[in-house]
Amino acid sequence: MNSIAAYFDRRQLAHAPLQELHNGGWTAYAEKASRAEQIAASFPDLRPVRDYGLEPLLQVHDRDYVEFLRSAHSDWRAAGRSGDAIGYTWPVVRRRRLKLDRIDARLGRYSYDAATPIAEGTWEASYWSAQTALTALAAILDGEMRSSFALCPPPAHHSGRDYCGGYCYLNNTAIAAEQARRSGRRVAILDIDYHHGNGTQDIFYEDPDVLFVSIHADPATDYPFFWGHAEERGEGAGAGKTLNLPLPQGTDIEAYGRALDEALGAVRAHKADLLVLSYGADTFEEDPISHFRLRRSDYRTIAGRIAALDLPVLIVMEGGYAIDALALNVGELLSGFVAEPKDADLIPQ
Ligand code: Q9C
Ligand code: ZN
Repeated sequence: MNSIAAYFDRRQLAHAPLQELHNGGWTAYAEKASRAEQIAASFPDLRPVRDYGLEPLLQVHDRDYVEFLRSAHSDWRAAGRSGDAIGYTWPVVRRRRLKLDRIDARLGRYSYDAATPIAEGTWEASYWSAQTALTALAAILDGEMRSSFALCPPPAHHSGRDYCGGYCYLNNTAIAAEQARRSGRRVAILDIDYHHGNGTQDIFYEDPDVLFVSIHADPATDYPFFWGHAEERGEGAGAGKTLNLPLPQGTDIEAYGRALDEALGAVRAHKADLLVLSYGADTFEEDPISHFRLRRSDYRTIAGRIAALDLPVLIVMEGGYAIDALALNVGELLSGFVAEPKDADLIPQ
């Protein structure tokens, strides 16, 4: 049983696309609602989520993208289609500026892959997933908890300011990180999902205040291919504030641990006072779409090393598709973090 404060809203389950385009054919959508059901069922008490409205979402995402997400499925239906909305034409670079009404054009304009269909409940679920991250953050900012866990399907880290992709629609992680920064915190984001967090990276790429560090499968062999290479280090004022640590398929805890030490060194050097941990359990050896070799017990090791930073940690759930193992893997990770209320720190030794 998990004891760290965990946040979740059942409206997040409204997102249930049927299929995605994968290796040249349609397959069952991997980011199933049963993922969240399984994890949620493993918590004795999930805490309720507050509604912070659209404003914190619009600090990260463009308004026209948010409006697109809200209306895409009904526009799809209005165009006479059934099932989930999905694009098939993607603009390259300069063509993205064109403002077009046709739903197929807008699906291409605001996405970069065919893994991210928009179903009837996608907006509702994504909205509440973002509110879940914000509520879990507030527990830390208000001093109620030292660390907290946001159970956030749909996930976040492939979504950028104006695009969805990789099962992600709103960037919960970035929304919480931005809110924390606006509350005066010095924020580092550590992304340990199997896939590179391209959306989060893009959002903070020129930002000197928010450090983004990611350990992930080498994009030369793995999705999302076009981001996450070691030479991407931030730009402009943000130069040096992005660190990518790509690892080969087959990586086990030994090589992973070395990358983790380097990542934690960067977090320390940034002098962060809050860590946002973008956690994917798809680094697990049995994950059906990924190729690292981490074992369940490795998540406790990883958490222990992160906890040794002695920072408040907002853990935001990203991927993880070995559904039957998911709750145990999440529990193993959370077991490494402090569960007590923050006031316990004030008790004299
Ligand atoms: N052949 C997250 O883990 N499809 N997204 C990969 C591999 C997209 C994963 C297909 C994977 C997105 C949050
Ligand atoms: Zn992933």
